[in-house]
Amino acid sequence: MCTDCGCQIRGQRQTLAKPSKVKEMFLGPPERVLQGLLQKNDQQANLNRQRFDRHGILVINLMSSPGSGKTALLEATLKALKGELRMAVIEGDLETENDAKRIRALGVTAYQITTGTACHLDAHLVAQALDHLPLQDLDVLFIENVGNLVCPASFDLGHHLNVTLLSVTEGDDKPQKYPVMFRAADLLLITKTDLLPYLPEFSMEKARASQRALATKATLLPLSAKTSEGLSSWTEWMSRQRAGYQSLLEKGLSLKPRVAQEGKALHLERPEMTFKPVAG
Ligand SMILES: Nc1nc2c(ncn2[C@@H]2O[C@H](COP(=O)(O)OP(=O)(O)OP(=O)(O)O)[C@@H](O)[C@H]2O)c(=O)[nH]1
Ligand SMILES: [Mg+2]
Repeated sequence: MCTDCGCQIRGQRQTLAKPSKVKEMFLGPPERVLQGLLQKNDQQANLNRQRFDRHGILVINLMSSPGSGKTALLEATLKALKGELRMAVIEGDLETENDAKRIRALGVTAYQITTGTACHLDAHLVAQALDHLPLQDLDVLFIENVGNLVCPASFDLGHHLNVTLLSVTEGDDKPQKYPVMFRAADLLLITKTDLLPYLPEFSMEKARASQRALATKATLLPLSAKTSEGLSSWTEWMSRQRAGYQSLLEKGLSLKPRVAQEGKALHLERPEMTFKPVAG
């Protein structure tokens, strides 16, 4: 599906390549094939969302580069909200059950998706995972997407909200450098703030300005999973989102996530690249 970044139809994504679909997929120009796959993804995402809405489960998609602290955030959140909310986690990684094991160690249900070579989750993978979760007993489902700062933002999984993490060690200029991901965010968490004393070059104000330059209205919250600084602002944000979601459900409505349209285009055609002459 993703010709630029190396995604392939492997592992649990093989449903996309069932014999009946193979003909359909490989007939016609690649753009049409890819367009068809993206449309199929969106159809499945809507089915997933209908399923979540029937159970009243708010679904939050966590996205960031590898190692920004998604699982650590989940661990801290699950501990903080234990007994208050019924939660479960879908983990996405190329390989290993490591993250799911970390979640299960807290007594919380977690299903691990391994994508093989694909750098993002898709709606079909999430649909398969749902058969392993007690949907009737959940208030919130977290989906930890594959660590990658571009592709995950282009796929609707059937979730409701996007939360993007940026750790202070990555630098305050990343929103403008990776706009696809940061534009899709409903909330930007600046993580690992306990490390700020060792990173005088990181400026929270510059990170805010870099995010503002993208003209997004997403809230920015600083947070440390290690010290729990900022954790209550995050859980309060979640509870406001839940209240908003529930009132939409009462009106027969739902909440659709932002999906990066420009990122979708990246998956359909090779983007025009700009080359700058090198001096000297
Ligand atoms: N100092 C500090 N370290 C943190 C914090 N959050 C996470 N880490 C560390 O950062 C590393 C990566 O954290 P993870 O939670 O595994 O990151 P992740 O985003 O889930 O990584 P992937 O799933 O591989 O994409 C681990 O060594 C964590 O202990 C934090 O708030 N402060
Ligand atoms: Mg993780």
